[in-house]
Amino acid sequence: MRYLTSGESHGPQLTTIIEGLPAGMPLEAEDINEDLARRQKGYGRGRRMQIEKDRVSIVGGVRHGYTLGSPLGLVVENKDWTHWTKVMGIEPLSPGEEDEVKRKISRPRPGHADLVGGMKYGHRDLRNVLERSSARETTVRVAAGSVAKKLLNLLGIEVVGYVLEIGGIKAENIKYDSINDLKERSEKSPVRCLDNEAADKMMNLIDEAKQNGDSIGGVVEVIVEGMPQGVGSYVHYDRKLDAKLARAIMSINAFKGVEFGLGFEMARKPGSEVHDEILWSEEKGYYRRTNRLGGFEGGMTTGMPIHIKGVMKPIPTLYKPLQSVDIDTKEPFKASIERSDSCAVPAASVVAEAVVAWELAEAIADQFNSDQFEKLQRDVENLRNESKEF
Ligand code: EPS
Repeated sequence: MRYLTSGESHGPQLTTIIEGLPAGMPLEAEDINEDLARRQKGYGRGRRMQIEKDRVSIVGGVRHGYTLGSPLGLVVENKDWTHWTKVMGIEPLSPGEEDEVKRKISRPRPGHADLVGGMKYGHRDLRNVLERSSARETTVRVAAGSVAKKLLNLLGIEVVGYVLEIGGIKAENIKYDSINDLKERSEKSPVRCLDNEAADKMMNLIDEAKQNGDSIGGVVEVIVEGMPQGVGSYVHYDRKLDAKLARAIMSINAFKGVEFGLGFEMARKPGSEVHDEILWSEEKGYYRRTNRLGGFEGGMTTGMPIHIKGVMKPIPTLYKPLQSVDIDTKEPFKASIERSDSCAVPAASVVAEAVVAWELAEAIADQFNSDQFEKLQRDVENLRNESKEF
């Protein structure tokens, strides 16, 4: 499977085309809309989210509620576009109109793609960079991930993203009875965090950051349960599934690091406290009592839950002045103007969930014959049974 996205933050719409989905999989727009709404929520979002009401239109690849096996076309409109038709217009400008185009940007924000993106593509108006590098694009990545999640759910695989840390405040004693419990409780929290006390502190810190014109980052975790054993491969660097997941997490706007299981703690422990001992029982087949490696050995799923964390830096669009240089005058300046979120970590946990779901669905579709959904279901079930008896 593969997908591409198109669209600018203040352009008319965001689009994605997904290729390689099996035919015969149930799919409705509402499945996707639920995740789009989850991404829009979260304490710390800016005013833009009050303008947008993200809803998907399925424009190809589905008939009467089932996928056709043909490319799936998804579109999400930008409601804000009505305010930007002139600035972001598609048609060429008439002579003399160039000077009338407002909101030209010549002041790159430190930490954003503005300056280097401008140099690379030769854009003297840095809006041409900002519009595409904006996290608005994650809307359709969530839409694609939502389709992937639907496929995984139907194969008995659950994926949930939630927040572990914001601005240095860590959730303590994270306990949940089941992955559904994790899902429901994180859904109820405005910062998608399971520790209510920490969540209150996080929200206070977000208020503080907003008042100071600053921004804060954090850590999100994605948990996956139900993956069959042996998805991915050890034979080549580009077939290792944990590596693909790491890349997917790193591709989310503002993400700067990834950990599996114990993560960087592994560097501080002996091997006997890192590796997960192998056991077997008639009922479970092969299993582990611990899951310190976070669900992977040799680039392949072990059948244990996948635990993957991602770190998000504070959003670089600040009201608080940071030193930069105007590319037209080369004069230093100390100000920023773009409206922004003060913290997008809760939303980013939904994006992380989506990109992880995508990689897993793609790995499954690649490993099995995935033309027909029912056959795929049977093959995955067979693999589960075979692994038990191995
Ligand atoms: C973003 C800036 C803000 C955010 C945006 C990401 O948008 P605007 O420039 O319109 O105020 O709201 O996020 C989204 C629009 C979104 O849907 O998540 C940026 O510069 O990255």
